[in-house]
Amino acid sequence: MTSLFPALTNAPANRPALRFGDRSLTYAELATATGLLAGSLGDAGRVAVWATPTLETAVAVVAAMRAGVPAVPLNPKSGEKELGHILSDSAPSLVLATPGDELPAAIRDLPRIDVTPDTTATATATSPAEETATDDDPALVVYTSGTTGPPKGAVISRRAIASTLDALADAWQWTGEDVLVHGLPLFHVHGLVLGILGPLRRGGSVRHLGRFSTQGVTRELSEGATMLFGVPTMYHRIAQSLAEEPELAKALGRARLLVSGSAALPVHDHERITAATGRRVIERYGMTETLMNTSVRADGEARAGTVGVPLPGVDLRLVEEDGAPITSYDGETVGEIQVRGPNLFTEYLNRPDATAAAFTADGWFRTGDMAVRESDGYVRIVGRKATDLIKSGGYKIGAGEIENALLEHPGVREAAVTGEPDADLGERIVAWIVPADPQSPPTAEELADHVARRLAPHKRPRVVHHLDALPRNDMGKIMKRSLSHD
Ligand code: MCA
Ligand code: AMP
Repeated sequence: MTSLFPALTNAPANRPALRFGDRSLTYAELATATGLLAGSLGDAGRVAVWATPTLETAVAVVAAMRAGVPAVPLNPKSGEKELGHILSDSAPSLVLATPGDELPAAIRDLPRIDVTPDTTATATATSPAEETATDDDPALVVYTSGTTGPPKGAVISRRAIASTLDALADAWQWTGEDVLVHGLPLFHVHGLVLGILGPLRRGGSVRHLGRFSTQGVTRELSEGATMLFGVPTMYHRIAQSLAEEPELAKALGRARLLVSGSAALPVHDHERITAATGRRVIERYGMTETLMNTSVRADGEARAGTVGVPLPGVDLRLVEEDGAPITSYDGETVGEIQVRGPNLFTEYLNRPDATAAAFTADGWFRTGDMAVRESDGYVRIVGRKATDLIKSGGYKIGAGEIENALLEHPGVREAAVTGEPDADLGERIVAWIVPADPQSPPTAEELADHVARRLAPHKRPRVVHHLDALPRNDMGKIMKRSLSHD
């Protein structure tokens, strides 16, 4: 297929491509650095990338793509159990990391290549592997939580990445003139595919904040950035800060496009931002498995509370419980969103059972998201099919995975995990536990640390309730709906 990043050869050599803090690379420098690294990857099979929010991670992923080698981005805060699972499931042949980063024991046995973006040497700007790679070839394996069990690796093809980014370019009038600012992590689709690969495919530039802050957003939007990507928690924090940070409102007012995704942005936050800045945040809707499905278009009406219309090339339908498609656009009839298109993932790695279960017999992907369609086709998401999936800070977190981790704590006899509304995080994780010894139950902090160490800090429970017994039905199944939050 043609290059995923034509700008590596076509863009003016001195055009900025990536900036992380005070370090940056032009397109010519990025072409050299990734060309050299790609050359050293050869036919490495799959490579893990220790995905810190750094220039090195961006270089590593682009180099892997140029080498035609699938990259597995790893959350650098992954705990031992999560990391162990991802490594044994994806079996990378080596790990790409930033020099000086200390890697945990689980990954130390893998051969390591330190990414030292070398921009001085002469390297071929095109990579032979990239020219022979096909659209179907896997580019990324991104791990994503399900309701139960450990995370599954979604295999994402080169075609899916190219098509989703090109569809977004159409919807957002996204060009090489755009300068994106974001502070998202680089081990998920939002921050990596949209936030790094997106600008590079357009020949534009990205400035990564290292970590999100309203001050960073103000600075970059005041200094020429044109677009902002964030999860609702970030826009909520922006909305909270507008009153004390007048420069923030001015900076947002200058942006061409403010985009939110990964979870629903509450209408209240939309309204506060619009009132202070005169700008409307637009939402797009996607999933690790599908990349992007819908968006409010830059040339369309920005309607708070909706995720806009299907992107070019994406087929979207709503279906009833029995699988019957809903044909009316009445803004009322709720159905599950199912999608088809070139943006879809290929499979869950090593999980043909889960892959088969994710699709209908006629090839539609079941998203598990429930929605209505308004008379003009706008999609409004109203909820999720599975109550055991929690969206916190824009991260998808399976209740089952946390329950299993809690049960591994010696102080826990029984555990159930739910999500409850949280103004900042959207939902917060709540653990309901029956202590092994009611006289000395484990503290909330101890359990949060335990989950953070085993899985990842964002999966830690924020609230812990102690119970004498979990409510169960006659079949012994935990009745989560009767776990009350008061
Ligand atoms: C706190 N910390 C701990 C513990 N408690 N570490 C270990 N053990 C503990 N017990 C640390 C955390 O690691 C973190 O460290 C710091 O304390 C603050 O933690 P927390 O309050 O949880 O985080 P936050 O700073 O408030 O994070 C909010 C956030 C974050 C920045 C909005 O949730 C975030 O980046 N979300 C983005 C999620 C995302 O990209 N989702 C995309 C997937 P430190 O300060 O060092 O970090 S969805 C997707 O890709 C689809 C396709 C889509 O539609 O987009
Ligand atoms: P993930 O599996 O982490 O990629 O998260 C995908 C899920 O995030 C989707 O299935 C939706 O439930 C949710 N999501 C993403 N974008 C939006 C949005 N704009 N509004 C509501 N939910 C969203």
